[in-house]
Amino acid sequence: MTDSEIKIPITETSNPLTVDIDISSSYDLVGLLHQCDSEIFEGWDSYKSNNIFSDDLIFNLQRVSEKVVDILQKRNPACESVVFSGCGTSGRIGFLTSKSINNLLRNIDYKPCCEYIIAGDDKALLTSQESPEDSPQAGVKALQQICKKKKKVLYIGISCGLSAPFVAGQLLYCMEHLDIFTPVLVGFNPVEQARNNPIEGWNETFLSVVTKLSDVQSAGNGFIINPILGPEAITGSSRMKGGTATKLLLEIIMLNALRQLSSSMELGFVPDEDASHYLTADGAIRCNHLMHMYETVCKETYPQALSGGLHEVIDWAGTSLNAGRHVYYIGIDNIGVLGLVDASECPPTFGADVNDVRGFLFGGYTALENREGDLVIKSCPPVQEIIPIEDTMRRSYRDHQGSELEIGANYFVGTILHSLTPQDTVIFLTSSCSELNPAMKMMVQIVRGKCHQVVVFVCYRDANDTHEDIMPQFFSKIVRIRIPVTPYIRSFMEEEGKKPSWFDLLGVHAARRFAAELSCKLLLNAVSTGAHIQKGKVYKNLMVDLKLSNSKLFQRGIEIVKSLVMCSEDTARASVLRSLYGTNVVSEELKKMPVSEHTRIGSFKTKVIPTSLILASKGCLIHEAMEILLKFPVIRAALAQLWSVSNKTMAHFST
Ligand code: S6P
Repeated sequence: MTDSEIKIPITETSNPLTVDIDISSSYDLVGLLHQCDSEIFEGWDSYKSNNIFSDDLIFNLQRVSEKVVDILQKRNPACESVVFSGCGTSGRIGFLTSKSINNLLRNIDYKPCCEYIIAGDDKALLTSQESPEDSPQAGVKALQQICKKKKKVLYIGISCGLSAPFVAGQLLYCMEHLDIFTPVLVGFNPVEQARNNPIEGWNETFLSVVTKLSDVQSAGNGFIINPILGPEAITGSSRMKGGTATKLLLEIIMLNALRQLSSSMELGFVPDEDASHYLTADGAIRCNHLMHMYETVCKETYPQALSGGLHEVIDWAGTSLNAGRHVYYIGIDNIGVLGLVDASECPPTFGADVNDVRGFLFGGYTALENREGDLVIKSCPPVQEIIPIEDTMRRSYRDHQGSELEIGANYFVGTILHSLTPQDTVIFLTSSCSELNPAMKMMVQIVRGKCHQVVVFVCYRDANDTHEDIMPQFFSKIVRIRIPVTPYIRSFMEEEGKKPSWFDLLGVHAARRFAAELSCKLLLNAVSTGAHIQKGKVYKNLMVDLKLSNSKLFQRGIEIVKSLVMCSEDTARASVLRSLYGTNVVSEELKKMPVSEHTRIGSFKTKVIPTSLILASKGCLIHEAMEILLKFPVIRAALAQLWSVSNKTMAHFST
């Protein structure tokens, strides 16, 4: 490795496995994603000892679970809570975990005690809101709001790249108030690779905060959970491996805590020091077993998906996008929420339009269970008039303004269904092969009358389901994943010769559900990534059409130009600025502008990186670069054309 490569955090480096992912068949692409995901469990490169099964990590997970148990035992969520927080995908996975665990708690007559925070508030659950990620102050404000009057908080901040200022601000705040907060950081780089870029309006960097947290951890007052997973299949796309690992780590912490809660209730005593050693060792074993369950899920999902024809679905989705048509996910429960999440990630990652890939959920906001409720109504401006007029206006506002935030399957039926064409791809998502929501049954019939590319992803909760499989009555194409989790679930839950407790029953059900969700996430990520690759939005394994909507993405854009054109950092930066501002000259004034101004422009400006790449490699004027892109609207094709005549770059790619 060169010096500069060492400085690039692992989560931002290119995965050697996928450098040709953009020219792979969709069948091979699924295989590549499988290999990349295996690294989550096998460890990566020289960091194998920091893998997800490492003793230290499992021990930390168990310790965090114990902190959760302390909170659950108090049964006083007004004063004591677990808070999950993050930006983008990390915030969405935190939300999903808090929703699932709160529902589990309600089932056992406990008050829900999990809270979530996402940078950009609830609309960020559904749409890309990348810029709030850059504000530590916004992070602190959100945390203070959620934790008003709380006496004890287990704060779990997630930043896959150890990079989000929003999370750094919260971590520092927690460390300044250790009487209330226990800070936990989840991320996937070694601590020394935490981001060290200056943060506007703040005296700390992510690295300085993590260094402080390491000391707090040594004193037993905080935790850093940072297994090394290896680089993403699409460079920097932490929604993939990062999101997967976040999901399983949070679930393991919470399931293990519930199991411990059930044991201590059965034992009926507060464990003394010796017993608590025993419980800790026992809990660590359970965490390990659960981890194996998730490993099996990843291992089994891809081959089963290929035999069900996932590669064909990717081709359909790619054809839809290339024809200017759409990919729709329509789902039930959390599986449906995962469809919303996957769709929301396409605009920042691939420069996609919000309507290219869209998710819909049966039950809409009621099923989403987000804190702010119906966001379409919420975004409607206040109306002073009498109520009937307000209703009419709200309805009309709903029709015209808020469509991006419409997530209900009803909206799909009322507004999109009639305009479906044979070139759209519709993917239904469910986790049962024997039941189908009646509304979904009706919808499938109509959709199949209009559109040829209709499929269902069924991720089973129960591998031994003996109910009648009704899916073939409704779908000609079924991608079916059976989850073979039973041995791991058994060893996790059941003790020999013992009658199953309430948790044995509830926990088994929850673990199966989580396993099914993980399978579904992998399928969805494969479809949206594969389809955008086919649309030419990826060059080699780089997201060459990303939106520069926050400081991390701005820096990533510069790195992409630097590495593809093999130019200096200064040339890459100048090309990005020229492209952003549409200018041939980078003035001194422009050079001095804060990154926040560049990312403000980058949030709405399209094709910034493709234009920068042409500017940097051809040394041409801005209008010439734009003409090339007009002639070759598919970015991959434009770059291939450009570099087929550039000996320098060809030499680079042949090495
Ligand atoms: C990544 C996704 C982004 C990230 C977000 C937070 O594929 O598009 O929205 O989740 O930037 O990243 P991190 O590293 O703080 O978890």
